[in-house]
Amino acid sequence: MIQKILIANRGEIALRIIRACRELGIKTLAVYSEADVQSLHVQLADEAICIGGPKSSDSYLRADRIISAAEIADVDAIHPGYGFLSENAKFAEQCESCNIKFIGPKSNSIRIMGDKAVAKETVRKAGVPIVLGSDGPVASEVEAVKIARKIGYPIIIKAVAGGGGRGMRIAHNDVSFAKEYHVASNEAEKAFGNGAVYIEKYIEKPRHIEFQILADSHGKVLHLGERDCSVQRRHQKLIEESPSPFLNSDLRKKMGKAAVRAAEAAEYENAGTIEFLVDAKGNFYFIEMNTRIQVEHPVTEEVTGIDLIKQQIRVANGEKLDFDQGDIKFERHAIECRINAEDPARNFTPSPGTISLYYAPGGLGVRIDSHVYSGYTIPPHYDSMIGKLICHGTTRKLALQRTYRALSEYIVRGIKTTIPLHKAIMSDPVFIDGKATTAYMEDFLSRTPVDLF
Ligand code: MV4
Repeated sequence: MIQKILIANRGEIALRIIRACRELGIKTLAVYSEADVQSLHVQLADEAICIGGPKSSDSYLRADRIISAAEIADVDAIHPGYGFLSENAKFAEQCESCNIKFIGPKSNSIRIMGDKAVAKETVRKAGVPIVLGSDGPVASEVEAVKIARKIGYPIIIKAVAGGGGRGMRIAHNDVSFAKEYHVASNEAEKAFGNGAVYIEKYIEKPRHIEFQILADSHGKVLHLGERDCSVQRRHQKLIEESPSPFLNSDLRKKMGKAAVRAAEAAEYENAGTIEFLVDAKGNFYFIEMNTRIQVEHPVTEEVTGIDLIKQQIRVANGEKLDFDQGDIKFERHAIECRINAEDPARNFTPSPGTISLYYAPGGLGVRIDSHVYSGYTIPPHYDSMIGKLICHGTTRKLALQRTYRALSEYIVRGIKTTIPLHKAIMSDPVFIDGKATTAYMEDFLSRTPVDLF
């Protein structure tokens, strides 16, 4: 039985995990960097151990120190949250070999899905649609150009070790392709120590729709519906919602089944996400799987009423999922806005500093997942997300109205945030109409005066 969990993360997700543990009667150990001494997760955990300096590479990425802390405090399991070591197969393996449960998938599943070319091939064999492209990594520029011509431009070049939009290049003809191929490969080598790239037909203005997967260690794999994450800027998601305003029940059913097959193909266990691109005609294509709990998981929790973090812990403990696909009811609409310490009027430059006054909205259908408070100083060393506002209602219209109402109540003084930007998006006819694709933010920003934010 899991009695104590080390939380190998910081910020709002560390707090989210502590809350689930409290309700389950599980003790918590926080690890923290020197920059996070005044963080809420450190204060709210049962125990806390400082693991190093402010830089992530000196603390939250130090597997050796985290495992040492786990052994000193005698924990049974480690929850990695998202980012940092959450998708590191070697870390998952180290945990297991030290007899500490890694709250996530087996290292082999992380490895399969971590190589984006292997991931595609694995799910393709299971009958999941993928984008037309090279069979695995391309060996040379000459071979790559041949394949590109066969597929037809535009072409997207992606790093095998990439994901989340990092290391992607687009080419519209042979000339730009030759250049972008080398740029992509060199960038991938620098960023991931692996220069291998693969190519795909470039889908123009797709929707980004992902399915939440939950699987136990007894072979049961379920999906908890989708999240539409099309509203993003430079691969940073800003808004996520469920259900997607684009899907009908037929397409939703097909994609849900495909998502389950994709997870089964990797013998997946625990919580994960299958990402699809969906074109204007409703064709959908698997692009990658995220083998971790995601930032936007509360959207699914609000729609289904299922606590994903508790389920992760139960599954890691070897317990069976005690419900079936047909038991999952999708009765609400939920929208999440990521509140970042950034200045949207100044090209989203980070705005770290001290929050002089903080007042969070509340009321029916309003949830805030945040680690900040009045007087809290946002350290400059980590990502700029200071919280998430998740509003739900019985209809999309109500969820939208509630989100706008909650944003209007939100007070964050002393720093710039994305709150005014979200208010403008909630009032935008294109978003209200449910017409947003991945091209939405660029268009919205080009036709919206910055003084609105
Ligand atoms: C694509 C694509 C179009 N065609 N692949 C971005 C995140 C990563 N998970 C995969 N991504 C994409 N892959 C093909 N074959 C479009 C995206 C994409 C995107 C690309 C450029 C600029 C913004 C984007 C936003 C979302 C998705």
